[in-house]
Order: sequence, then structure tokens, then C-alpha cells
Amino acid sequence: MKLVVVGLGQCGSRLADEFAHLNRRARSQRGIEIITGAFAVNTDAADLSGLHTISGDYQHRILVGGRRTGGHGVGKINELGAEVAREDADKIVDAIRTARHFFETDAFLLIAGVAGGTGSGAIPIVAQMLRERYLDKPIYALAVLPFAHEEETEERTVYNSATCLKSLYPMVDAIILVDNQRYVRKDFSLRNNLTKINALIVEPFYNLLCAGEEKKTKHIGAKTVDAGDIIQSVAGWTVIGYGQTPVPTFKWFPFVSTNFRKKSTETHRGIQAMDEALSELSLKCNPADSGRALYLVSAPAKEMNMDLIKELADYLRSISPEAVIRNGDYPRERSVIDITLLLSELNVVDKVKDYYNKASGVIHELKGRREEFEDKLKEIEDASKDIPTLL
Ligand SMILES: Nc1nc2c(ncn2[C@@H]2O[C@H](COP(=O)(O)OP(=O)(O)OP(=O)(O)O)[C@@H](O)[C@H]2O)c(=O)[nH]1
Ligand SMILES: [Mg+2]
Repeated sequence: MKLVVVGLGQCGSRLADEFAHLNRRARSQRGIEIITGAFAVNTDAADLSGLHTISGDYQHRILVGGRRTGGHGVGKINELGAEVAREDADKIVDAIRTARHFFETDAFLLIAGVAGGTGSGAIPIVAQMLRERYLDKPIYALAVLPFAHEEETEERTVYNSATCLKSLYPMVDAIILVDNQRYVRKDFSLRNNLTKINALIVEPFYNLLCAGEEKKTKHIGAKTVDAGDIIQSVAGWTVIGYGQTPVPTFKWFPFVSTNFRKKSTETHRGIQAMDEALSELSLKCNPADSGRALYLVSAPAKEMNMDLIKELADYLRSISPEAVIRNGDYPRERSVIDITLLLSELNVVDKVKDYYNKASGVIHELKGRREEFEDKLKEIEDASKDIPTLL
């Protein structure tokens, strides 16, 4: 599958840069392209210049709202982020259209941190603009949810997340939810290391995007996962997971490795990788709540067999009984079995519901505070009523 990737705001831009890097890797390791254009849109000039892989010209690193924000961001006011995106809409869409291989694009992927200002405000607007112009291309969003400490300490965090997700949902085909907090738990030393978190967020997309673009026969599976399968499998609220199990490169006792034993260990390794993918989902959710699922098994060709694929299908069916499940295999040389899993069309997403509930409370409280503030101002004004003015 080939994507045009558009990152909005700091978080979005850095992740789009990571996708551009993924494309470089696909090109050098596998001789294929998975990204037809990578763009970063921001109100912050310094953040744009800090990117590594996205082309450095103004048509790929797009500065918006220059006059209004002075190139310094919108300070977490996502209404301003939305306004600026609306004003500079043509600049963004024109740049995207001129991507070199635009005509080969299967879908758009828009990325933003929902708790910020620029990305959070701009992502629904850009989605809407693309929706109006490109009726035939699916639009996906990768929405990065804030760390727990941000929710506790910054008032705007929950409000921005709620308004962004509510506005975005009707404009896109699917929202892939990624909870920053999940990546902190994996390794505490990563706590402040966003670069490593970004690499972890993007990694599951590598095989998924490459599988359908392979040209070498030895890397084409018995059942390929291509753009069509992904488009059919991804809708609504979505999460992604990734797990892997190493495959020993040599065997200690080849004489005891009879066929059926060999198969059962491979199946076991496959299940182990699937378990990891399920426990490392990008947002905590219950697989039983998904309406569609897709998994891709990548493994050395000799490790891939019908039993493995069937066992995995049975296993996923047992935990996501309602889901329409698609799957595929991707023969690789590396001695690991890895599994990329998408759970989609989720009908229970507690985290999102929580944002909506909490934001409603915040709105109420803010309104009360605003009224109190205005009353106090009014008191000062009243006290000045007998004082002459110099104007
Ligand atoms: N995973 C990840 N999250 C990030 C990164 N940068 C920021 N965030 C998260 O994104 C949210 C803040 O959004 P930003 O992208 O920094 O904000 P912005 O869109 O640039 O908006 P303003 O700076 O207010 O103009 C917070 O929840 C951060 O934790 C990053 O590189 N990776
Ligand atoms: Mg910023």
C-alpha cells in the first residue's frame, strides 16, 4: 500500500518524518516504495527545521499561519490551529497534489497529537479539505493521545483531545488511536525519549505497507495483504499491534525434529507473537469489541505453513468472535515470526468516551470561571466611573 503522509503540528510532523524514514528503509532494503509523499505542516518554524528525512523545501515543510503566530506555534489553542489551517488550506492541498508519485497513492494518512494546538486543530480541517477533493481515496488519521501526566496537569489537554476527535471522526475513514502512555510502560528509560517512542509507533506499519508492494516472487505470500485488504479491514476506531518471536537459526537435535513436532513449535511461536501483538496494542481495548480485524504473518518461508496460519485464525476468532477477519502471509528472510495486527471498527473505546465526558465538565467549569472573571472586571470598571479620562 502506498500512502501520502501528512504530519500536522510537532507530534504529527515528527511521526511523518519517521514514515519518510520508513520509506527510505523500504527502498534500500527491499527496493520498493511505500510513501508517495511525506509532508509536515506546522505553525512553528523551528520544529519544521528540526526534521530529518522530509524534503527541506517549503512545499514539503509547510509553514502555516506565519503572520498570525510569528512562526512560534499556537500555544495549545486548537481553535487557532483550525483557523490557521483553514486560511492556508490552498497552500497545503496544492503542495500535496504536487507529490511526485501522487497518482499511485492508495490512501492518505494524516497524523497529529490530539492534545496540542496546531495539529489538533488542523487535522480535522485538512481531512475535510481532502475529503471534498478526493472522493475516491480513503483518508486515515493516526491520532496520538497524550501522556497521563499531561491529562492531569494541563487543562487544555482533555478539551483539545475531545474537540479534535469529535471533529475528525466524521471526516475520515478510520482513526488509528495511539496512546503515548502505552509506550512509556514498555521501557521506563524511554520516558522522555520521544524519538524512540516514535520509532515504536511507526514500526508496525513497515511490513503491513511493504507486503502488497513486493515484486520478488520469493517475498510474495500464498495470500498477500495488499491495499485492497487493508482498505476493507480498516474503518472507524482502530488500534494496531505488533509482536515477534525469534526463530532459532540452527537446531540442536535435528534427529528428534520430526515433522509434526516442528509444526507444533512453529504454531506455538506464532501464537506467542500474536499474544505479544495483542498485549502491545496501541491503545488498551477489548478485541471482542472489534467488527473487523486484519493480521499479517511475516516469517522465513520454511517456517510458514498452513497449520500456522489456521491456528492463528482460530485463535483470533476465539477472542474476536464478531469480527470479519482477514489475514495474509509475507515470506521474509529474517529469522523471526512477526505479526502485525489491526483491530478495527471498535464499538467500545473507553478512552475516547472519557475525553468526551471530562471535556463536557471542563467546558462547564470554564464558563463559570469566565463569568466570574467578567464580573470582577466589571467591578473595577464601576469603581472608575467618576474618574475623568485623558482620551
Ligand atoms: N509520540 C509523540 N508524541 C508527541 C511528540 N511531540 C509531541 N507529542 C505529544 O503531542 C501533544 C502535543 O502536541 P504538539 O504536536 O506538540 O502540539 P502542536 O500541534 O505543535 O501545537 P502547538 O505547539 O500548540 O502549536 C502532547 O500530548 C505530546 O505529548 C512526538 O514527537 N511523539
Ligand atoms: Mg508546536
